[in-house]
Amino acid sequence: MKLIPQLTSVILAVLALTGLATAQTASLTLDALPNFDNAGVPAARLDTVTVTLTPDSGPLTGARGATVGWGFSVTWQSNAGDKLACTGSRLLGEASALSTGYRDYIGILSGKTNGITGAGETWARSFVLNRSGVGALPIRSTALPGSGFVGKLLLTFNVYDSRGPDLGETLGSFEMLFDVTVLVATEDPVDQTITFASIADTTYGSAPFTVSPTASSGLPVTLTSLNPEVCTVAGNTVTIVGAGVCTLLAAQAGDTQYNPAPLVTQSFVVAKAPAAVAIAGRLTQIFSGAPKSLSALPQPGGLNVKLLYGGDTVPPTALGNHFVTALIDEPNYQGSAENFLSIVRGVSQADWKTASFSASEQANTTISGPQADPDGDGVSNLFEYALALDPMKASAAGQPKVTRNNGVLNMSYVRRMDVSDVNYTVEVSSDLITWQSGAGYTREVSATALDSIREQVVVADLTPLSTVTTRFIRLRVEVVASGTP
Ligand SMILES: [Ca+2]
Repeated sequence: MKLIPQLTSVILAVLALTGLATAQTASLTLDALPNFDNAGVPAARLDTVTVTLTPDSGPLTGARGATVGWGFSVTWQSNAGDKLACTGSRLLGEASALSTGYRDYIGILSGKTNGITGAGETWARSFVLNRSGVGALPIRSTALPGSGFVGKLLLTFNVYDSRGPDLGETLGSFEMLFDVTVLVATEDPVDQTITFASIADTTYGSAPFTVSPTASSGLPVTLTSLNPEVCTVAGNTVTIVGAGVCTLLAAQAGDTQYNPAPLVTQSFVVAKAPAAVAIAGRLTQIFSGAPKSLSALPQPGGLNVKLLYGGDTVPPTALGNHFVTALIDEPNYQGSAENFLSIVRGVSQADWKTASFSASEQANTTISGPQADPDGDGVSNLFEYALALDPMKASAAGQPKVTRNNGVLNMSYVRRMDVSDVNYTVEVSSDLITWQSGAGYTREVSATALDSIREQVVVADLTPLSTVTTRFIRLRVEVVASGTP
């Protein structure tokens, strides 16, 4: 015969009457039970149960991210030799940002084999609230220190006959309810550290990239560039703005829970970007006693280039081969080129005279003099020399030509590259009286090499023919004293 329904209802009634269910230590006297007529057990009973929570007073405190729970001990005294087991626990409360879901924690404090077996025996067993038997009550790491919640801890017990939980008959069950409070401990700030991985060296012109320093606290890390002329940083994005060394400072200022993190830096090198440079100009030049120089063409254009002649910025004058280095001279670009500038002895008018005339002709100024015209082509020996013509052979080819081009007069003539004692000047005039030359009057349009010693030069008049009634252009050559090597 089973009396479970009656027992259950009566025990619940007792609970309601005694009002002990909300104490941290609850005692319950299971008396005045109805006929407990089971296996000869007398009807009169005086069973008591006392449950003590641990902690038994005050709130349960725990650090953020910690796991907390309650333990309890049970004292059971049964006149009838009945046995007791706790069959469940539930933590009841409203959902909260404090924990990751305490609303319905169920832990089976299985008591079947741990049932109290005799009158007056004390059964003490601590347990931690589990949720479905998996883990205890976890406090959120984001819960604010000092916050907390109030809930109810509901314990369920079963009473078995003297054969105990394993074999005995369930005589009834009852519940005990406790007020419980969880508080998040107010902790002193703890230390934190920053992890900041090394950064690979890079090159000016490379694309922005991101870095990802982290703090052990999980709080955001701020980045600052200590070399804003080399790199800037916005959030976690690093932008290269110049060559040099970039040092990034990572900081985390801390909060109520964490101390400021020790500062961490990472540095990397930003190399100059490669740039091309070509040495331009005439690599072989005629000695004249004046410095001879070259130029440089950088790519990208507009970059500054330093030209060194044998390591010196001063262009050389002396005969010989001069080692030339062109160096990109920029903060963010690098590049160089090398070559030789040869300064060679040029042909002189005297050399030309010796080569062009016989000994007797050289002695006769009517043949070899500068104004003589022995081949009768209307070109004086001076011009024959300046234009690299044969003074003893009449030739129309190779003489200067005047053309009209783009509305102005052009003078095209042959200029020797192997002499340094001839000055070539193109002059313009509107009246054959006043001749003008140089910048503002004429412009050299082109100079195209014909061979190793001659170039075809075109010079344009700057005065449009439409603005004048008459216009003249002429080539003037003069032999000057050249330097002595
Ligand atoms: Ca002639």
